[in-house]
Order: sequence, then structure tokens, then C-alpha cells
Amino acid sequence: MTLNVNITSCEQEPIHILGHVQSHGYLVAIKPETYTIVHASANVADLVGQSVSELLGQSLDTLLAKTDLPVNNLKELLNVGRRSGSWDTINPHQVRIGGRLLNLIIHEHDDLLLLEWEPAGDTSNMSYNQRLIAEALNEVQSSRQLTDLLQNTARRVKEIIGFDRVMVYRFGSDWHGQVIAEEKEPHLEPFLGLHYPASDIPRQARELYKINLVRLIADAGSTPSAILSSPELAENRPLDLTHSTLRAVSPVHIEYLKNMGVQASMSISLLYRGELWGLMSCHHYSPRFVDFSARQSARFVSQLLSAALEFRRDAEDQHLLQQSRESGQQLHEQLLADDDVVRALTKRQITALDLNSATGLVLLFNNQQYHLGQTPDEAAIRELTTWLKTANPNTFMETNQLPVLYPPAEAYAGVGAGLLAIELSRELNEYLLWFKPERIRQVTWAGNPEKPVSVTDNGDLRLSPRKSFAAWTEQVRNTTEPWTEVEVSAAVKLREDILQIVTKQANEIRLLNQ
Ligand code: BLA
Repeated sequence: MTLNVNITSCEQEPIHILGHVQSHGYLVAIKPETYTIVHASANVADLVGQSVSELLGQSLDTLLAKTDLPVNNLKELLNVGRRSGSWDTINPHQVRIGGRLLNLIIHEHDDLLLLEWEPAGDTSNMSYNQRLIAEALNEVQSSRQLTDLLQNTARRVKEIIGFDRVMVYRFGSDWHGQVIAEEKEPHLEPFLGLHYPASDIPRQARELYKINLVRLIADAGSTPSAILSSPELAENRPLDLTHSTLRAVSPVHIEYLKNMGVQASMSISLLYRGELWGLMSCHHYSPRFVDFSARQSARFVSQLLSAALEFRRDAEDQHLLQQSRESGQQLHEQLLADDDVVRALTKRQITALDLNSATGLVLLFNNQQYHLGQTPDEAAIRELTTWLKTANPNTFMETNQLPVLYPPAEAYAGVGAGLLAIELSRELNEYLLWFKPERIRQVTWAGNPEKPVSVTDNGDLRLSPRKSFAAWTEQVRNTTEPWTEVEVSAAVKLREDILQIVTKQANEIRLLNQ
């Protein structure tokens, strides 16, 4: 049987409107003007001892009568939240229902007020968490090494939420990711350094994590509670759970967690200039609920990490730009001083290889090849430039997937999956070529590699995480990190400098011959 499954179908699943909540909490959505109940999760019946179909279309008062939260107090809370424009001022609000202490969490979205009740944790943990945050702040300020910073953050988050494993997971430019720091229970197999395909966290999920920064899946084995709606009031619109803390989980992702043996999972978004650069990804091997205040503390520590990295990254970008400018300037001076292009670019203290992140350089000049670092062999370079001439009409070309554009390069992807090329003279076959190797030679799957693609009850094939990994391994070969804008413009500038020297020399020879 051939399996023809399409990874992009992952992106089609509307995970913000799946119509269920996780069963550890209760959800009610009301109209802000009238307080009438439009949607409620079926398990609200367990909370208040009244069926949800009876509650739908009723005023919230009916439900509140079963709780210790008088309706006027709730109205006051809602007013404060709505007036201040931020629900952070009132969330969470502790209430007692049927002898249970619960946290009420409120937000407004899409013309509805969403009320979610979930178990309240032990309040004595709050001061402990505050101490951990203060310590984390000190560590962020004093960590000189990036690895220390990442490791300390993972350790603090692990202390706060008590999970078996906490990882810092960083996205690449193609949205695949790598575990770059890890704190775990000693008996667990390490995931540090492992790579995962972009499709493991599809686009719409990443979009949600930019808005709602903490995602807790308390028990992957639990049965979610269906959201019931009043047909008249809901107007056929499913309830949008983008900001909900209880949103139930996509079945594909549940399968993924089970495949990894994980029962509880928590992710905290790491943002850089509003874009997701990574996640703190946390696993527990038995069900585990993390209460609101612990989630907030973990989020705060993660945001400290993001802020520190933002600062560092700006400094690093600045440093790279500075380095590239200095190398470019030095090469220009060498060209002016030497009157010998080959010597100036390949034989002095600074070479053209210092201009960017390339690991190999070939200069084709005066019918000769000059190789620095790791490069394809001379015959391969001859064929490559023949192809470049026909395939590329421009004086410049850059790719991070040379073998995809030019299949013979697959043979040397280990040194040249990325190519940055500038043409000096098409007629004389003169080029400067920078190379870098394919990014990942070997990738390892962290789940069970033997797990087959699963078949659903009705016989359909479902794309399992394992299958997506196989597809990705194919795609990730032959690829390297893209060249940056700074690298591209430095190469273009160097081309101008070289041509200026070459033209000057040609003119001098012409004058001498006259
Ligand atoms: C969500 N996938 C996620 C999340 C993570 C991962 C962290 C966020 C939710 C959570 O915290 O569990 C992936 N988890 C990882 C990775 C590591 C990890 C890479 O610990 C590495 C150590 N997933 C697939 C395929 C599909 C898919 C093939 O593998 C689609 C067909 C979907 N993943 C998927 C969906 C979500 C998700 C839909 C969103 C879950 C949700 O928030 O409801």
C-alpha cells in the first residue's frame, strides 16, 4: 500500500474552533450586554448540578446562584476588566463552588465574554515562585554565556512547574526546530541537540502561540468536554478559543504526545520583535495540571530570557555587520595596495573567505582556480560555472539549496549546499564563489522510529508525526542557512571593488601599449 499523505493538511485544521475544552476546567461564554449564556462546556453540569441545555439562553445569574460569587461581584469584576482594557488586572479571581476552590479566568473576544474555571493551586507556592523569579532575574543579569542563560531559564521553569523535562526549542528560518537547552530528570533520554520538522508545529498553531503565550495540555489521555451552544444566540458561529486557557487539543497532536510517551505538555512562547523565535517545551510523563499563577511565573521567566536574547541578538547583529564592514574595507585596501587580485583576495591576512559565514571559497581568475577552505573539486567547479552562465543571467546569485536548483551539486552538498556567487567576467569565465555545507548531515527522531503511520477507525490513513519526519528528512538534506542581507551586500560591494581595480589595470596596460 502506498501512503500518500500531505503535510500541508496539518495547516488546514482549525484548531481554535475545535468545539471542546480540556476536562480539568469549565467554560461559559456570555453576551456582554445581557449576560445570557451562549455557549457552555458539557461538564459545567458537574460543577453546578444543572444540565447545560437548561442553562443555555438563560442569564448567568442562574449559574452563579450555585456558586459563592454573587452576581453583582462578578458584574463589578467584568466592569473593571472591560474598563481597564486588560484582564490581567482581575485574572485570576478565586471562587468556591460546591466546596471546591477554583480560579476564574475571564477574557473578551469576538463580542463574547468567556469565563473559565480551573483548579486553584496551593497559594503558599506563590511566594516560592516569586523567589524563583527574583533568582532568575539575577541569573539573567549575570549569565555571560548564552548556554548558561538558556540552561538557567530551563532549570527555573522546571522548578516552577515541576515537569519531568523542560527544553528550549528554537525555530530555524524554515520553521524546523532544534532543542538548544534541556533540564530533565536524570533517567530520561536526552533530546538536547535534536532537530524536528516544521510540520510538527504547524503554521496556525504557531500563530496561536504568538497570541496566547502559554499552552497547557494537562492530560493527553483525558476525554475533552464538548462545548454546547444555544442555536438562536450562537448564530451558527463556533466559539473561538484563541485566548482560552482550556482549549482542547488537536487529535493529531494528542497522537504525537502519546507517541513520545508524554501525558502532560506545556509550551511557553519565546518572542523576538513580535515573532516566535522558539518555545519552552515541557513534558511530563503522567498527567499534570499547572495552576494559573505558576503558569504566569513560568511565562515571566521565559519572557526575561526573550528580552535578554533580544538585547544580545541586537548586539551580535551589530558585531557581525561591523566585522563584515571591516573585512570588506581591508580587502579593498589590499586590492588597492597589491595590484594583484589573486594575492589580495586569497593570500593576505584577511581573505575573501572572511567576508561572510562561508566555509569554502573559489576564485576563478586568469584561467586558474584558487581554492580556500572546504570546496568542491576543480572539475566540479568547471561544470558549475558552465551551468551558472546559462542558468543565471545576472552578475550575482545566491541560494541556500544549490542541489535543488542544480542536481549535480548533491554529490558535494557536504561542502556546498549553499552558494553565493559573483561574476567578474562572463567572457573570461571569472567568478568568486562562496560555499557552505548542508546544515544537517544526520537527524535523529526522538519518538519511536518503528511507529507506523496510523489508520483511523474508519480506515482512513492519518498523517502521523513519524511520517512527517520521514518527509522532512528528505527535504532538509541539501539545504543550508540562507545568506543574510549583510552577506549579500558585502559580496556585491566586493565585486564593485574588484572590477574597479581590474578596469584600472586594463587602462594602465592600454596606456603603456600606446
Ligand atoms: C502543537 N507540536 C505542538 C506543540 C509542540 C509540538 C511543542 C505545542 C503544544 C504542546 O505544548 O504540546 C512539537 N513538542 C514538539 C516538538 C518537540 C516537543 C517538535 O516537545 C521536540 C522536543 N504535529 C505533527 C504533525 C501535525 C502536527 C504531522 O507532528 C499535523 C498533521 C500538529 N502540533 C500539531 C498541532 C498542534 C501541535 C495541530 C497544536 C496543538 C494545539 O495547541 O492544539
